[in-house]
Amino acid sequence: MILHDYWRSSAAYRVRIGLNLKDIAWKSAPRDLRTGEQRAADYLAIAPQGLVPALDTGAYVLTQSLAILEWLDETHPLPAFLPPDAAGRARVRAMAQAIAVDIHPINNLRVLKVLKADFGAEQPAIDAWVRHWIDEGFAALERMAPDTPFLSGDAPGLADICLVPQWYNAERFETDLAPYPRLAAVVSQARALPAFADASPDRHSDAG
Ligand SMILES: N[C@@H](CCC(=O)N[C@@H](CS)C(=O)NCC(=O)O)C(=O)O
Repeated sequence: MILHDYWRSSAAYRVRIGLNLKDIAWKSAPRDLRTGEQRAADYLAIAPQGLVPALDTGAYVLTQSLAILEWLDETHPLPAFLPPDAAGRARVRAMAQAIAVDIHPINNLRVLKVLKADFGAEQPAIDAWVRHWIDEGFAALERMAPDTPFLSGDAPGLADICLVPQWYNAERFETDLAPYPRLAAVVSQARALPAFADASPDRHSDAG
C-alpha cells in the first residue's frame, strides 16, 4: 500500500501506526505540507480535501485517518483496534474522537495559518492557542482513561493510535504534560512497541 503522508502530520502518523500494528507492508509517498504539495492538482484528484493522509490500497484511495483505521480493522481484523463489545467500542471511539475531532482540527496547520494571516496572531499567541486546546482535551481524556495499560484495554487500539501522535504534538509545542500521568503512562507503554516507534516522525525518511 502507498501512504500519502508528511513526516510531522499527526493524522498520517496515526495511519503509519495502524499499518504497522496490522503488519501491512507500505511505502510513503510524502507530500511536503510546508511547500503546499497537498494542494497540487494531482493530489486533489485523489484527496479532494487536500489533506494528508490518503491511503492507496492498490484498489482505491481512502482519506480521513479515522475512516482509514476503521477500514484497516475491518479488512485486517487482527490485532483488533476496537473491543469486542458495543459499549467498549463506543468508549474507545469516544477517546479517539476527543483527540481527532475535538483537539486536532483546531490546531491544524491551515487554522494556524489563518490565525496568523487574517487575525494578526504572533507566534507566541499561536503556540498558546495550540497548548490551550491540547490542555482542555487532555484534561478530559485523563479522566476518561480506564485503569488498563492502554486506553483501548490490555492492548493498543484506536484511542492509543490517536493519543501518541497528539502527545508528540503537545511535546513539540512545549505543553506542560505533568498533569496527565495516566496518559503519560499509556504513551510510554505504546512508544516502547515497534509498531509505534517505527511510525514516529523522527524515523520518517523525510524527517528534518
Ligand atoms: N480529519 C483529517 C485531518 C487531516 C489533516 O488535518 N491533515 C493535516 C496534517 S495533520 C494536513 O494535511 N494539513 C494540511 C493543511 O492544513 O494545509 C484526518 O484525520 O485525516
